[in-house]
Amino acid sequence: MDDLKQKYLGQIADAGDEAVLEAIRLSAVGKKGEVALKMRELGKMTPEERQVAGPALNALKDEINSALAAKKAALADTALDARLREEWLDVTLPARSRRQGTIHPISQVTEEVTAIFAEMGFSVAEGPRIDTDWYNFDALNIPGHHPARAEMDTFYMHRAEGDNRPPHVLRTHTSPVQIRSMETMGAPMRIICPGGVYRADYDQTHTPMFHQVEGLAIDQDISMANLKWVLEEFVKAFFEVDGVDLRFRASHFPFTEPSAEVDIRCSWEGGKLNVGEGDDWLEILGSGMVHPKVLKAGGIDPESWQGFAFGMGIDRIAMLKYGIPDLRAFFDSDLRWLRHYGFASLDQPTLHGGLSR
Ligand code: 2NL
Repeated sequence: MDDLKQKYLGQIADAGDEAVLEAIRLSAVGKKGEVALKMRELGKMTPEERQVAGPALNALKDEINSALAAKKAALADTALDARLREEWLDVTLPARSRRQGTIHPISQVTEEVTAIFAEMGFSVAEGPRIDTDWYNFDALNIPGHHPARAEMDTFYMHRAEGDNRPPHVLRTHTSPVQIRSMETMGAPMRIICPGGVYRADYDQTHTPMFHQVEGLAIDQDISMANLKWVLEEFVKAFFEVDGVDLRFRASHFPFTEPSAEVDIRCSWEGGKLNVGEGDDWLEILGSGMVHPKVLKAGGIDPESWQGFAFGMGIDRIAMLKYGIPDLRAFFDSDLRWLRHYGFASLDQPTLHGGLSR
């Protein structure tokens, strides 16, 4: 029994890995191992001999089993130490640039538009995306029967029966922000309002949420001439061209009088837009002189003040400037699309540093 003990404890001490250890376990204390064979011999012994040999064999089996368990734990520790030495990360290494995020074209264009109008003295105003139907419609001279107000186009917030608060809508344009700004800032004022707006519409060229920027300038001697100059400066700066022809087409909006839609001279070459040259015209925005009723709704006296206003789609001018063909891809969060059309996060657009790239 002492020989067996010496033999197996020696083998266990020398075992280099778990497979060797398992082979030792089978030949020592397995069902057909040497200790089991010895146990079978107990039957041939006298009761006196058995009383000594039985407990001794059990003790030997226990000793071998604990040596196996201890060695197994030691081997696992050694393996872990080796892995820890092999597998390590230098967390001070710089990130891989291809994995960095990019600025979405809508954010980029919003920053570009903001930089251009900031240079002309406009500040940015923001407001709630959920607003009352008074701010979204009535204050803008859009009466209850106007088609823009039809249930079809507007997302109305649910109201429980007996809830008498005024109806709220997801804003269908950023104009309610301008009404709120008139109330809080008063005249004179120059603001632009960029942001997300909502309409119940979804097809090739419409998404239920899209982005708009509206502008508003109010003073004592504002005319269409000021509007034309501001928009011309904007178009030149935004499309990064030296000159551009604008065409003002008479139009109608409930909130401006007179109203004009503005086209820019352009040409299309193999699907690419060239602004400022050619014989085509491209509609890019709507504008006009603020309707007296709208000034009044904003708490500004139309006898003393006038203003111009305009509105355009950010998503649309982003597609035009950067040659993005599909509107719906804007909102897919497709990383490959973002890496292709996105902008470097550290290049903020400025007029002196260059708007894009
Ligand atoms: C378009 C046309 C426009 C306005 C928006 C406006 C706002 C106030 C008062 C008067 Cl508070 N007008 N906004 C004016 C003319 C046109 O948007 O085609 N947008 C995409």
